[in-house]
Amino acid sequence: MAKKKKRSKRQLEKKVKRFREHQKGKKRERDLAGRFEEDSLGDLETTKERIGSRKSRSDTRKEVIELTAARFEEFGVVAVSGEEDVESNGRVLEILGPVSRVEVGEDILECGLHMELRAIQSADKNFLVVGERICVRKTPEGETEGVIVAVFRRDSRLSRRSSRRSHIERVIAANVDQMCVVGSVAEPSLRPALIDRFLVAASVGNLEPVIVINKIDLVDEEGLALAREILSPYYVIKYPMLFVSALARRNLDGLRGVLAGKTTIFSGHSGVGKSALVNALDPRYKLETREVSEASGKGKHMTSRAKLLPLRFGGYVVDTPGIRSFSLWEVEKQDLALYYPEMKNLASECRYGGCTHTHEPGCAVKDAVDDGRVSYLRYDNYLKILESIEETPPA
Ligand SMILES: Nc1nc2c(ncn2[C@@H]2O[C@H](COP(=O)(O)OP(=O)(O)OP(=O)(O)O)[C@@H](O)[C@H]2O)c(=O)[nH]1
Ligand SMILES: [Zn+2]
Repeated sequence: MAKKKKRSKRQLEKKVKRFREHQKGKKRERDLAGRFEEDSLGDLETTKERIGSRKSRSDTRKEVIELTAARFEEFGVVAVSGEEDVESNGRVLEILGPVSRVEVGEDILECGLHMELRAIQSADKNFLVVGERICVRKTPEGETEGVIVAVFRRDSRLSRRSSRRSHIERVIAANVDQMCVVGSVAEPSLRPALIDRFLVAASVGNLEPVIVINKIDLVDEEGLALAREILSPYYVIKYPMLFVSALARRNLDGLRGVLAGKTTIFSGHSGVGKSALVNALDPRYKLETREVSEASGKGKHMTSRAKLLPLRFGGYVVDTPGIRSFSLWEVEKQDLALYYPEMKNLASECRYGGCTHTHEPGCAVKDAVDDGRVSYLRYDNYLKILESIEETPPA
């Protein structure tokens, strides 16, 4: 290892040690900053949930979209023409078997699918998911029911594979704009390698990343300054980063500003306070929060169906309690650096094509780490994630 890289490593370790000692000095009973050294990706690897990009396509879906789009263009609705009571600003909030909970303007309606769309849905389980933009015809009986008569083309989709080796895609949500990668300064302690892992997942899924560091009420001014210093590489690469506290309600307006008008998914290690943040942002919500386990400092995972939660100040949060620990799929080892904005352009300057930026001579990324253009923290996390990516199994 080059001398400069060794120095960067020592500097990072020193910062982390200072942060840890500072936290210990505070003698918080459940302080877990000491676990920073274990900033591995360990437990995330066991999860079966995987996030995917919108690259892969479903042919059925394509046909359906074309069919829907063609009919929509012609009639404004699917299969029904000349009706005026069709609202085109619907959004699917939740799927409850054959019925969906749908937001149309100020109203929340229970909607079934139009008969023709039902036939399409039975052929394609991913046809209608949470977040879908739709047209609704209100039924004459009342203001609380309606029929989904058209589904708009998706801007994006968030999907996972049903299991580690499966190629079956399950779309979790449609039309998601950004991912709030949540970490906490303590309980559980700061784990930048996990933050990076979620940032890569966001990038793979084509979602804008926002870093949110929660629980700042658990550190004093000095502790917060040290945490900011450790995380300073994210400022350098211009990822938006907010320091907040759900419990002490600090900087929530800043976070509201980031979420307003967008559809956001919260991700991050269990127990960092994702549910608590949603509850704090919009008091109408009472998502279940869990005590962080005394022994491990980790929250326990809860599972349930995905939901889209409209926010009072505009925008939506996708609540996917069971699918918070995304693993990566569709990422080949040699492509990982493409999801690191500061490494992406350097990779083409490496001497060897397919360079993994680990041991290869003439590596432009390693040179950049040596002279400080790429932060040691980010590079170290890159190596950890690289190690965790499975080799593609032979076809
Ligand atoms: N001190 C402090 N505690 C917080 C804060 N935000 C959340 N917590 C606590 O952290 C614990 C975990 O919070 P959750 O909101 O359940 O965490 P989560 O990220 O949704 O966890 P999972 O559902 O397991 O993914 C709860 O006991 C919360 O009360 C905060 O800003 N400060
Ligand atoms: Zn290289």
